[in-house]
Amino acid sequence: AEMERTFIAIKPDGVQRGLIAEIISRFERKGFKLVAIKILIPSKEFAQKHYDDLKERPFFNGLCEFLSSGPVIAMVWEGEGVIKYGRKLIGATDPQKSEPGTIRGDLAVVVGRNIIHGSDGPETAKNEINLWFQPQELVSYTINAEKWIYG
Ligand code: DAT
Ligand code: MG
Repeated sequence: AEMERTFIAIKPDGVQRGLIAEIISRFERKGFKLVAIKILIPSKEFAQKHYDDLKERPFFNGLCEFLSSGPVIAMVWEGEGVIKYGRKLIGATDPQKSEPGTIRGDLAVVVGRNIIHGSDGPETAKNEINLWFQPQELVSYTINAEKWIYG
């Protein structure tokens, strides 16, 4: 299997709304593997680094204020196609446009409170994992069900 890793974060709204287990469960039941997880309150400076590519957008300041407004669950998930399929599980950026069945489609209403972040490609996944985690925080291990997930 061609394993890849992606960075997924439950934003402060998802944490405050009690959706941690619900969101983790969707990735876990799919067959993806959790290889890193922690809870932290990011500083505004850290949020600005995370969203650096959006710094020219009008909502940038509010977005960074919001991300640093409370605890975030930072995670790395591993699996075949996890970067692209993780985005599918998450749904469109604007929950008004996310399909039912997706995390944002089922659990969020407005774009400024869309509860979850996921890396949008291999390059950003690598950069975001490096920004949020030390290498030794990533755990490599085997799950017995892998042979039933991948054949
Ligand atoms: P995504 O989180 O789906 O990768 P993005 O990278 O374009 O979306 O934007 C990052 C976050 O910024 C997004 O999750 C919510 C916020 N955002 C995006 N577009 C917005 C807008 N038009 N108004 C307010 N917030 C927005
Ligand atoms: Mg993005």
